[in-house]
Amino acid sequence: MTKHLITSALPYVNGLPHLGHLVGCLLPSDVYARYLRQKGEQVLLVCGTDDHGTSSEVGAIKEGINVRDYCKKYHDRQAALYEGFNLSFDYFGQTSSEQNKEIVYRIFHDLEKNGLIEERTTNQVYSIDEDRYLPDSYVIGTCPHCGYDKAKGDQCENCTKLLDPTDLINPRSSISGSTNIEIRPTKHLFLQLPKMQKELENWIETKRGIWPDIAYTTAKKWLKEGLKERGITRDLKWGFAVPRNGFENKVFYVWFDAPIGYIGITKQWADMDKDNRNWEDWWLNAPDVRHTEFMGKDNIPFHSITFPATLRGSREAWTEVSFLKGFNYLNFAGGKFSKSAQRGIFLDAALEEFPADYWRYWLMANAPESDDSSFSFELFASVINKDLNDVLGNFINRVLKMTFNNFGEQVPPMGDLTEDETALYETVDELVASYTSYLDGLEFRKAMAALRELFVAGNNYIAKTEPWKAAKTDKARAGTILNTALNLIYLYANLSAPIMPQTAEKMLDVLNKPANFVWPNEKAESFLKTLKAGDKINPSDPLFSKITPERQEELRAKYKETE
Ligand code: B3M
Ligand code: ZN
Repeated sequence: MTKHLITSALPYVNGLPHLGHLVGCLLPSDVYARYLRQKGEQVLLVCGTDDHGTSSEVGAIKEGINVRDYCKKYHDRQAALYEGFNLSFDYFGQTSSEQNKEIVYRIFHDLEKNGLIEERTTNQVYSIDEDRYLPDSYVIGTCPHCGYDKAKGDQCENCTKLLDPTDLINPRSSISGSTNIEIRPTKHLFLQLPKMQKELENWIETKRGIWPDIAYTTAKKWLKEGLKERGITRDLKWGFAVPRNGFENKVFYVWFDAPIGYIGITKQWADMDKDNRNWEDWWLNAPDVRHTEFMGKDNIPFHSITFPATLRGSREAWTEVSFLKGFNYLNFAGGKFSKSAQRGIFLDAALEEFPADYWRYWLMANAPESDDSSFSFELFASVINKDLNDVLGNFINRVLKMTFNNFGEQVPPMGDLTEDETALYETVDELVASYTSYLDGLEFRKAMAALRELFVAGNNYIAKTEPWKAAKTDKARAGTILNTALNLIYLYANLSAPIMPQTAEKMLDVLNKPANFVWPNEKAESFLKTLKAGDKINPSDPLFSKITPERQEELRAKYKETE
């Protein structure tokens, strides 16, 4: 049987994650994993922090702590946030772990052995007072094109022109401000991607029409431009030391060890329970594993070209990506989320304002799949108020209330069926089938539209059958309708569980069922008879509440939506 390995791109440890990160990889990986687990599939969902790189080193210096402690601190902070969003990672690890180091070395030595690593001398900016090399983006100065005085050595943020640090006027270190800098030659190791061009072309061709357009075309574009050798080492202290003579003060480049981190994190997970878990079952000679990767579009080249080349170049049978789900960007009210300007909603604030499920529902319904999409409080409130309050919430409240008033706290008996039920079964069967197939195909917006239509179908059913009238004239008929409607709530709980796990649990709670989700494999005609006459049901407060225009106004100002 196929085993599902699911990975979300690994967020930088020192970043402040916002809604864009959540919808661009973390959340959809969780939704997909929950869906498959619920269908009884074997799933392993791994994620973790991407610890290496200059920004961690600089962040630790600023806080005056050891960089390892710094990474642990922010790793734990992110892990807590993701728990707050109920992301069901089997393990949330770190790329700086010993386990990852072991695998990075193993792959590196294989690449060396296979003639895919070469030394080159390059020129790099050196900061004499700080006694360190500076990555291009940490050299700032005046842009020669537009005169912007905080242009970075790799690109001017103001006019977007690509730069070389030597182009800058008045160059200085962005870490210390020192202008005492010079260009020094330094040796680095390069992965020989051109030697693998043909092989990768053939492989990517097998993904045509299978991977989402954005993933396939991005990979194709890189291949078309011709692959270039890529530096995999850096002059830094923080990172995995390069095991080669003459490279004592260098470490591997963060993008070399980060994707290998998926394997390293799986090993961290396996090491927690050595008797029962084996990382190799997922990663080496494992043709039964289907690996689905989730990421934002900027990460696609690394996952469709560099990482596959790294794994293939080792000439060991590592698990490759089977399906690459790439996302566009989520903008904040048409602009960018900005940490420095405190513009946009970061995940800690999001959880303080609304329950996780509100965010999960909105984000999945508006996932930036075919294009960038935009968050605004108005859009957010309109979806929460309409889909969750007016449609789903209202249905549940009305059905429960009518049941309690007419039949007490139990499921009423099911009598003869009419064409209203037959029509409902037909609609439900159609919609469940399309919801399921969209989830299988990882087409989340379409899946969410099908789920919404299922909620609407419930409302339409009671609008048509009018159980409030039947309760006065034909109690048996009212019982049949409410029995069916309660079973619909049971169906909604199960279908909503991957998207809104907490709400789904509450729904099962109302129906006095344990939180044990199933996927409806049977036809509606039999699934909608799961709850039986006499089964207990429990009173509950409304599951959702509306976001008022006043509240929206407050939030807009608080999160600088209008600026
Ligand atoms: N940390 C970039 C990012 O967070 C990078 C992803 C690594 S995935 C192996 O967008
Ligand atoms: Zn410029």
